[in-house]
Amino acid sequence: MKRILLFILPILIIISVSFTIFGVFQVRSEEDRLTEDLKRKARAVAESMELSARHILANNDLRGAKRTVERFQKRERLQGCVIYDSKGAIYAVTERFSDWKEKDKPYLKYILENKAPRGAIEKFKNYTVYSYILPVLDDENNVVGLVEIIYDTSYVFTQLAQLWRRLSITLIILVVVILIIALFLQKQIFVSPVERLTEWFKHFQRGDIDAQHPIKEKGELGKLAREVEQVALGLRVARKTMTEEAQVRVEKEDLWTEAKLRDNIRAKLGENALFVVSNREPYMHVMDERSGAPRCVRPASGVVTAIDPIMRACGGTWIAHASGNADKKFVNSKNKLGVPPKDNRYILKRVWLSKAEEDGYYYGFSNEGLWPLCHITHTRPIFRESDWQAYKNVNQKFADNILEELPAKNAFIFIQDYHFTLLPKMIKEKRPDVTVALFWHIPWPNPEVFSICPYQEEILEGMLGCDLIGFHIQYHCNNFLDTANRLLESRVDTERFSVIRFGKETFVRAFPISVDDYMEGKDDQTYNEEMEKIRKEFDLKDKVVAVGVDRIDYTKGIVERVLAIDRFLQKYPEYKNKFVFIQLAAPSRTHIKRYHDLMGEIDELIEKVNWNHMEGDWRPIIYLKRHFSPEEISPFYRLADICIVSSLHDGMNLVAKEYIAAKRDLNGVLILSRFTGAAKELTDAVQINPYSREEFADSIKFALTMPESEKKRRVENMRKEIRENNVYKWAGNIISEITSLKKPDTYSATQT
Ligand code: ADQ
Repeated sequence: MKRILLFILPILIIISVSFTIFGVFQVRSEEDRLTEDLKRKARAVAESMELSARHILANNDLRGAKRTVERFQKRERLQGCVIYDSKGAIYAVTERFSDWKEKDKPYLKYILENKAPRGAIEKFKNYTVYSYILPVLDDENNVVGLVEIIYDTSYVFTQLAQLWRRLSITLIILVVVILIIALFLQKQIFVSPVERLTEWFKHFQRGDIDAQHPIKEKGELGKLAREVEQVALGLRVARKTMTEEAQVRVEKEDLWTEAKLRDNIRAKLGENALFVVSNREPYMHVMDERSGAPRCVRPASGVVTAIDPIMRACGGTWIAHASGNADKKFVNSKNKLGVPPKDNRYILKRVWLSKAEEDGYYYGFSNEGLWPLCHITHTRPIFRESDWQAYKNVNQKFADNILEELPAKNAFIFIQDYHFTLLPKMIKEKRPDVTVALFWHIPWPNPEVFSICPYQEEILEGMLGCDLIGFHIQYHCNNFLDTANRLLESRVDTERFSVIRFGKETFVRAFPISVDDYMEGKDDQTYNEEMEKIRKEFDLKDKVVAVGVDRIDYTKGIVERVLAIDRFLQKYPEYKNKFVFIQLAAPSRTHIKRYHDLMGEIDELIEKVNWNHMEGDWRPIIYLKRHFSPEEISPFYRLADICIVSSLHDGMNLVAKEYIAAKRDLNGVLILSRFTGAAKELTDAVQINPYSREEFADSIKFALTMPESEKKRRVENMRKEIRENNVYKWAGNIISEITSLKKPDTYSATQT
């Protein structure tokens, strides 16, 4: 519309200006014509009256004079007649011009003397009039009087105004007609073909380019579409070849690597599209407070840590909540961008949420309700009706965002976590043909615990829209199957590990998540330099170093960890001045009171413990409260003699695995809470009950005094476990499971 206006506006301006100039000339000539006409008429009338006036004046016929002038009174327009005697005094005047007597008429003298007629425009009251005065002569050519005819000129202006009105209306009609014709032409020539082409591209994007949706366009746009089709065909063929080659390579390789996952996904997914949905986005853009420039950060999140390598390996689209304050600056018109920023491997689609939506759905229902419900940490879940409504609305918003991206057939949607329990059902209602899997990254509680949730049925029903639900460990799978069995009308098949409700089957499987080959990117020399820097900065020479890396969350057992260190130093004071614990802690969900209070509690506790044990410059705990990039964290893992993971309850815990993966020199000890999912796999860790302060403190001592050979043996075993069951295998297994599920063959795009 803007473009067409830009095009026709100059034309309209030219037409309007020309029309106005033409109008001015037209009105001027009309004015001249009417005025001339008026003068001519006045002269003719005066001349026609000359004879009768002479007779009246000669006979002093006052009655005849009055009769003559009063004839003008009856006329429609304002007209009048005045008869003067030979002295220039008014003899008779038309009634409506009786005030004419008062008018000063210096020109009469001149007319009487020169016997010359006079025509002039005069002012009379509020009128403009034309007056024509004709001398009346007798046979001896003497002036016996004057006849004056007065015509009102206002009708000339009325006529001119009417003419202007007619011209304006003609101009408006002309402009409207030109506009309509221009819009019509632009629709025919430009908009409609582009709309048809866009529609075709939409189908084409979704892979829906069969005979039902042929390219209808002819001409240049048609040529363009046909070229695009050829490029896509070339890509499809290349992809197919790659898929087959990938299959061969997958079969050859034993260990899972990024390359094997990529091959596996290509072999399994083929041309089918993969979509990941999560609350947390893998890359967020935030304004750097110091420099004022936007920068890209990777949030501290286990989900992001796990899924990003998969998406890097296989491409696809990741749909997530846009939470960075500079996110808007980096998306295209469809809210998408290529990530990672400098090496685009997949598409990130950002979904915007209002503050109220974020409060209700994320902070409220997800993190004050479901999070404490699923973690046994004795923090009471809060279920507010308003949060639930926001949660439902946001799930619907994500469903809409996904549905508009889905191709015509064979799409796989991989949903992350407890933020989207309703999403699977919402998607399936509209697109029963797509395969939906959900991975639950946190623990699933037993039915008694879950049954306190007021919205339990809707949540379970929503989740059972999935074809596959994954948990980290079998124990959580069993809890879920039990919950579905007890709280919902459904049948659990214990042989197939599935839940059947209304004929729809949902498989439930354990997929223990893991890490990729952590820190493979840097060479040893770079690491040594970075570790040396840290040692200098924190005065760690000759100290044994323990490290903790967490989001600040009450489930991570940071308070219990600090209390255990306090107890350890009380019990084994010989470690004073020799032992340092470094806690890297990323603030998280700080708007929630429980988290806000926890931050204060940890600050105070660390200060107190440091105060209790400090000696000279030495403090037992170094607390680094900020977000660190993975590259910044890795030298801490490398230099730490011990890593402490003391979660009170944790779905898996990636920090434990990251530490072991980073320990290439095998010289380290992992202290690991037995309430983490990781404890089921990392059985060579020193396992603790974080609630038991005494046991915890002794475990630190045990770790510090462990013989080198024992440390090596344990770390080696755990590294083997992680190498064999890394994040690529986790993803590969899930993708294999998803793609092996039987689905209806095709989907009719008309259903969207
Ligand atoms: P989280 O509870 O977020 O994940 P976790 O598995 O511990 O927990 O992963 C945290 C990630 O954040 C790690 O990659 C770690 O390196 C990183 N991180 C921690 N502190 C950081 C800091 N200060 N700065 C930057 N990064 C930091 C949820 C579940 C877990 C499950 C994961 C994956 O709660 O049980 O293991 O998902 O499924």
